[in-house]
Amino acid sequence: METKATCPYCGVGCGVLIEHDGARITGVRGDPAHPANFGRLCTKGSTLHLSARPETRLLHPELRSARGEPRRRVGWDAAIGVAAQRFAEAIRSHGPDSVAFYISGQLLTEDYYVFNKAMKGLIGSNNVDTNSRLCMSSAVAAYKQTLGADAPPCAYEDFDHTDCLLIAGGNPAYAHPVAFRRIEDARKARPDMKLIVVDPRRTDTAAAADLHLALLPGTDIWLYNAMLHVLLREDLVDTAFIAAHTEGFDALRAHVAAVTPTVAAEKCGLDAAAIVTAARWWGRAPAAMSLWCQGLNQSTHGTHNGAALIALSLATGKIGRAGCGPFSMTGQPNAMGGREVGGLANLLSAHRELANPAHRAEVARLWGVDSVPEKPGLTAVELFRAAAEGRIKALWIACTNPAQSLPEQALVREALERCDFVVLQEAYRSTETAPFADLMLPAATWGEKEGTVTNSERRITRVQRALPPPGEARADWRIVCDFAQALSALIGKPQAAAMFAYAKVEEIFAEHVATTAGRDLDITGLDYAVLELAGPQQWPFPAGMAVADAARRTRLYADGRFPTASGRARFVVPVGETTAEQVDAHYPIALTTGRLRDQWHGMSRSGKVARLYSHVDEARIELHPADLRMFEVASGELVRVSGRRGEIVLRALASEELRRGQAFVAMHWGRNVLNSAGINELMAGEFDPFSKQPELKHAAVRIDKAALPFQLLLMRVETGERAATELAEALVPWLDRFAYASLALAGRDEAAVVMRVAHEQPIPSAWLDELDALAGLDGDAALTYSDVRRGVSKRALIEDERLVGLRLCGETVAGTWLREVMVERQATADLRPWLLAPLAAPPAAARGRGRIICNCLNVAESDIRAAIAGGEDFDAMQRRLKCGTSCGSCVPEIRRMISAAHALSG
Ligand SMILES: Nc1nc2c(c(=O)[nH]1)N[C@H]1C(S)=C(S)[C@@H](COP(=O)(O)OP(=O)(O)OC[C@H]3O[C@@H](n4cnc5c(=O)[nH]c(N)nc54)[C@H](O)[C@@H]3O)O[C@H]1N2
Ligand SMILES: Nc1nc2c(c(=O)[nH]1)N[C@H]1C(S)=C(S)[C@@H](COP(=O)(O)OP(=O)(O)OC[C@H]3O[C@@H](n4cnc5c(=O)[nH]c(N)nc54)[C@H](O)[C@@H]3O)O[C@H]1N2
Ligand code: SF4
Ligand SMILES: [Mo]
Repeated sequence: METKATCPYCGVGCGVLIEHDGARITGVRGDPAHPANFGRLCTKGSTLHLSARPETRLLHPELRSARGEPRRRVGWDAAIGVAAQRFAEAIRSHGPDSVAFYISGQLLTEDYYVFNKAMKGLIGSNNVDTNSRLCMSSAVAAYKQTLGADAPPCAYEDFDHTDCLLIAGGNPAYAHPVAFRRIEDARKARPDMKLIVVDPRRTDTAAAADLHLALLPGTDIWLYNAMLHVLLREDLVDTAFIAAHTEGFDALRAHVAAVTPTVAAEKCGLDAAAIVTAARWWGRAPAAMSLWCQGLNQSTHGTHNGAALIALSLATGKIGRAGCGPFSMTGQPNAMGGREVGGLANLLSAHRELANPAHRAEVARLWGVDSVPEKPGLTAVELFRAAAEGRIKALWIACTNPAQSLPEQALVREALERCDFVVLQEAYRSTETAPFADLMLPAATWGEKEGTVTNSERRITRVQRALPPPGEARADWRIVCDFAQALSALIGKPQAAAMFAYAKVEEIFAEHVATTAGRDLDITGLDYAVLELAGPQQWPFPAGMAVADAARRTRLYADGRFPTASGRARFVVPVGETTAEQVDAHYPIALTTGRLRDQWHGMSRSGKVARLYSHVDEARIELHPADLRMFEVASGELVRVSGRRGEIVLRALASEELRRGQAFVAMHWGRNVLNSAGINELMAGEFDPFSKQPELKHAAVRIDKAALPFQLLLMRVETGERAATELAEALVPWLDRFAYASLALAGRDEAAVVMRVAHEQPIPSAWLDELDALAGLDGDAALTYSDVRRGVSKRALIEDERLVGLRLCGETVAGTWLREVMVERQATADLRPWLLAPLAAPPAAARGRGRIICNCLNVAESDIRAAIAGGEDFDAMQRRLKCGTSCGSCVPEIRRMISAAHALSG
């Protein structure tokens, strides 16, 4: 059987067909009919079925009676009853602003709608904010300041029509792979199209560009202002468009007069000539568009980063037609839906403004309540700061993992400990936030829930449910409605229970649709039946509009009218010089953060899929090779990374992607895979004044070699009843005991757990015994070797001539190739003598394959290097090895390896 849904990962919003037998999800494939992906999926989407196993799911509500006590299983009625009672107590004693919801752009629109209604319509506070604050809020503010509404005006098909694509602060090769496939196709079809990438790092996206502007972190506004300066100087602006459809240009023109390419080049660390080239390409292209993401948004001037970029589209009149416009890519699958229902602390339903009394009155009327509160709620960072000060008494967290993803992690922990009552509504049982929850509520997730989502191009897709949720898990909207109904009676509003008495989820969608009447995102022509019959649809879609008129919705502002008071788009004079966090003599390295190709955020889902570790299998800090030499650190060694707010230990990796003085750490690694909260231990909570989005891209750090001479490596393939993910879970509490420790999965069809440890002192033998027992290496069947004098001890377990378990202590260098012996299921006959010998070098038979570049077809870095050495070009390699022929996520990297090899030899 196949069920239509969407991928729950990124904002591209690919359609998927879930293959199942009614009891289990057996596979997944891209929906050929879905206009976002036409059947394609990336590495993450195509392994979704492997993430859907029940072993690590939260299956029952759990409650603890007091802090320090373990949580115990309770029934749903008791769970909802306690939650309602605790929230009611807080509201009674401290007022409605003493409680808050912290929710997520990964909820479905219907879930989001009822959370928002419960806080603003029932409780009477605006304290509902979401992880979208960390993500898209600067883009929202930039759109509103310039175009007048939060509406990305473009569509993916604009990639096919543009002559110049400027990607600013985005790495779609990793973060939006299927959109990047489309960009690759467009360039193939139209070889003259120019691709410009603005990113301090030479990412796979940047390496594919015609022009890579590797600017210094935080200096984007200078660059876009200088580009506008060149456009003006060379008469490449559209004066007729500016006169007819915009306002405020004179002020911006005066402002950029002084921002010459030379001035900007100095500020940005770029070549002035490169800035001029970028401006000319943009200005002379018949159609030009921009695409931006977190490199711009996650900044203390994120709103004006966006505004400065949008000004390029407006000044050249390149908006409202094919191949044009400023396109903010959404990160999460339904961040757009959350914005549409107004599920943030400063918004109201259907893009209404909290600050506008008429809008508040409209929403109150629609919900049938006396009023909605006027005072803006607390935004993400403010909310956790308030909780740390004791001002939030009850906090409800759903579908997000703040103990991993928020900046100021020390303060976040304080907040979660100080708050009297923390509810966590989660699909998986052991996220980093779970230890702080007094009440955990099991949520249905991908494949088990239904509703709608909106992707980056304003396209709404109906998501269907394939299976019932496991255990007692329930749909998010249902949990919220049950809670709201229970709460109504306790806070003296029994009649309000009816506001949440939905018999089915479609009723919520219909109510949301009704709130959009006459608004910019009017979707009064949509219901589930239309979405099921006619497929996903872009907004607006007012009643009376025919599906066949879809082309009229593809892009906004074709008529040059903007949803501002005057009908004109606005130029904004951007304010912002550089990053709030600055390097100095003590913290000389400018660190940035971002995504890896194959992991998703806190890894609760992607981290359960062994093969998604084969591209990058451990947390690491990437630095320029010359900087590593200066710090006297070899690539692969451990370093202390210290910043103004904390210190963590990470493995260092030499990378030519960075300029000197810069570093990169992925945002994924948290306490489930590391003995620290990861990089957000070091990030500041400083935020943009308009969007309140924190500066998650920039920190200043210092690097010192970590002298941790005592090493341990533990590996175990799970072949029996227990899943590798369960062993990994059992090992998590061990991570904290060591100066450095990491956990990963490895393998393809069978998963292995890999734990790497480094410590200041010898690792106590009692700990080794305990770990051996946990991993099933304690029995007589295990081979042992020990050399007390050298402090070396080893255990290996071989079953049916296969290495299935290994623990090396004191001497771990052989671990790398032995791991491959294990996960590649090599026969161990020839290896026995080496397994436990005091030798590091692998026997010839066990030469490792190295990192897996193509995850779908299992093609390793070594295979590709051999092909390059054999003189094969990309096409020949694809024909023979098939690498990159399935999802294509690895294509940019393979091309980059080929051109790097040619550069070396040429
Ligand atoms: N594989 C994967 N894909 C994802 C996600 C995931 O977790 N994993 N998450 C999704 C989500 S929620 C989001 S928001 C998106 C994020 O998607 P992106 O924003 O594309 O991804 P990031 O890697 O966070 O950051 C993009 C780039 O910004 C650059 N950058 C850093 N500082 C600056 C600067 O000052 N100026 C400029 N111009 N660039 C800078 C970084 O070097 C980085 O390469 O990805 C979505 N897709
Ligand atoms: N330093 C740094 N920090 C960052 C970023 C960065 O670039 N750098 N990026 C920021 C950005 S853009 C984002 S979007 C955030 C993301 O940060 P988070 O929101 O914390 O990320 P996730 O790990 O995706 O959290 C989603 C949680 O919801 C759970 N879940 C999955 N499905 C369901 C469901 O159907 N219902 C419920 N109730 N739960 C479910 C998952 O198990 C997971 O634990 O991180 C931000 N933090
Ligand atoms: S590009 Fe990949 S992660 Fe994003 S929606 Fe499509 S399949 Fe999912
Ligand atoms: Mo995001």
